[in-house]
Amino acid sequence: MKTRFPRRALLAALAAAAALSLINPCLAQGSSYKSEYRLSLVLGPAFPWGKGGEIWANLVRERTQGRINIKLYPGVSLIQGDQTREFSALRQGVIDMAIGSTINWSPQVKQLNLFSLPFLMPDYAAIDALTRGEVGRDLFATLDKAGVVPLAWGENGYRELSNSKRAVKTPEDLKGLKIRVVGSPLFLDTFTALGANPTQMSWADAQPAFASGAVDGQENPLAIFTAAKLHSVAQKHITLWGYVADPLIFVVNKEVWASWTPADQAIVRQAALDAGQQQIAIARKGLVEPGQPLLKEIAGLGVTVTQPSAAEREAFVKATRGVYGKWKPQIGAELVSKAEKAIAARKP
Ligand code: X2X
Repeated sequence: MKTRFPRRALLAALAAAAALSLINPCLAQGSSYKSEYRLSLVLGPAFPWGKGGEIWANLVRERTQGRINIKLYPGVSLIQGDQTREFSALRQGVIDMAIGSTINWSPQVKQLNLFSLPFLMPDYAAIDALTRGEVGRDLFATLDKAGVVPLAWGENGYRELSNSKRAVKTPEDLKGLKIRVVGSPLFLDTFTALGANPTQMSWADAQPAFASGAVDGQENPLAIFTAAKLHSVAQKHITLWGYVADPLIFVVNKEVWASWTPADQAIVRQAALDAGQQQIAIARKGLVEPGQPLLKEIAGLGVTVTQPSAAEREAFVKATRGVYGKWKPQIGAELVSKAEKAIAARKP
């Protein structure tokens, strides 16, 4: 059966479309902008990580006059909380854009395990020497080849150890403690080498496990410790050992990127760089100022904060040297050597 579209209605529709295309340049170009772009993150705006997402989304909305509208999906909710699947989902287009931790993407991009090598980066200048230098550019080229568009670096932070049982000063103190770890098998190797009993678990599953006592400890940046109130789920002891730090990476799915005009691509890229810079400052807040006020805040929660001496820390380094040696070729010996040199040459 043939349906006739009334001629008058058709003319009215055409007129409306023409008027719209004058108002909205995307429609005029015939490109297919979505009404919403889905930004995946593990943690929402109560954490430095999610604040970075909020800043990026706001800058993009303002600078594109709303042409690109980004909505945050914290808790990696687009992939049901399974954070180690985020990179695959991003590549497949289930996720439009993400701010992800190098740890969560390292199962798919083995080079990102670099930042999880125990005791590679002694201080913030070391992290910066990697992300702002040739190593950072190499890793962005790797991500590009892996099928996403990397735009900027952010930071989750130095992952300090906490547990419910005792103050940990030496590897011996870690013996037998059940420690929740994320993502890559490198973490299982590190904690096994230290004599602990590591167990892999998503962030969503970890918190109830602390509360019930199913696991004794974990490792995460102090800003996460306070925002997630881990002291209230029995995490009473923290050790400042600075063994690894995970950067965050701002990325966009390739097809989504290609659907934007060059001018809009430039806006999204610059907004990611601006948001990344602000986000890193937020992530380091309380830890880079004189007296490190965040440590006082944590002690005020009734948590013991243990700072191993240089010699005590060295015992952790020594215990994990074998893991470092095993993983260096898996990550890429050339890349790791380049990172070691960049760190040795860093400026404070
Ligand atoms: O799961 C974690 O520990 C977290 C939130 O730090 C990451 O996503 C890497």
